[in-house]
Formats: sequence, C-alpha cells, structure tokens
Amino acid sequence: MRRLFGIVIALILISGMLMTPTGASAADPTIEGHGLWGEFYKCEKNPDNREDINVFKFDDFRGERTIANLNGDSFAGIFTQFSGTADYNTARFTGTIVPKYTEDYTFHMVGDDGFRLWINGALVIDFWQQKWEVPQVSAPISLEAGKHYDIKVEYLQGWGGTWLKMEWESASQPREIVFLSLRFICRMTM
Ligand SMILES: [Ca+2]
Repeated sequence: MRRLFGIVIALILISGMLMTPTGASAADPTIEGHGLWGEFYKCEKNPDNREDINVFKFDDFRGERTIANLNGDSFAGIFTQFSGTADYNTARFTGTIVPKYTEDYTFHMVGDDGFRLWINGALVIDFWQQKWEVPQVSAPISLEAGKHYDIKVEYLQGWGGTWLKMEWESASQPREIVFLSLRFICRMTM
C-alpha cells in the first residue's frame, strides 16, 4: 500500500514536470495545485489592417497548461511554444477564487494587449481592445469568505509586449496579485 502510494506521488510529480517547460518562471504551476488553467490559440493578422480586432478568436487551439497567476510575466515563450510566434494569439484562463473576507472586492487588471474578466459568469471587466498598459478596474463585487467562485479571463495579444496583471483588494485585504486563492482544475488522467 505504501509502495503504491509512493508510485502515485511519483507519477503526480512527473506529470507536473511534463506540463512545465523548463525556463518558465512565475508562470509555473505550484506543487500545491494553485493556479489557472490556460488554453492557448493562434490568430491570423489581417494583412490590410494590423489593428483589426476581429482577428482575435478562439478557433485555432494550439495547447493548454497551468500557470501560477497573472503577475505581469511575459507570455512570449508559451505562445511561441504553442503557435510558433509570440504575435497574434489569444488565451483563456479559468480557475477558482476563494475570498478570505465577506466583503466587497475590487479587481484591477492591466496588460498588453486587451482582456476580459468574468466572476461567477458575470462580465466585470471588458477591455477587448488592441491597446496596452491601460489599467481597468471592476465595480465592487460582493463576495463571501471561504466560498469558491469561478473565474475566467480572456486575453488577446497583437504584437510586441505580451503580459497581463490581475490584482484584487477589499476593505480588509490590501491590493495584491490574485494568487494563493486560485486553484486550477486538475485534468491529469492516470
Ligand atoms: Ca502586445
């Protein structure tokens, strides 16, 4: 029994290593299983208008993996790995947040380029634009301590810098990167 347990743990650790390309930093999933599930898609630039927002779709899936958080680290390596280029990509991140306090929370996002944020199915930030470093703030959202809330982020990258930052704050919680409360949905099959 003990031996079997050891084998299972070893398999989990190996699976974790396989899912994590070497050289990735804060985009790494943590061993505790916190983080977001990321799906990555390739887009095609409009040759007549490189600012055409309509090219940013989710119909050319190229790969998926976990990331620890959205802290401003570059996605260039991940996009290049999956689609062959860091330019013209989209990504969708899903996970769960668990607030510490029963209070109104405010979410702050900024990135390069645009993004949308849903909490429990409600669109709370909508910045689907090919613009960068334009901070966005949600309206205050009432959340309950200890409760699990679904979170979804969609992201578009045109060219150049490619990063996203997501923070939250409440009356009792200082503004910080949404990190420890995120839990990715484990899809490993063993
Ligand atoms: Ca960009």
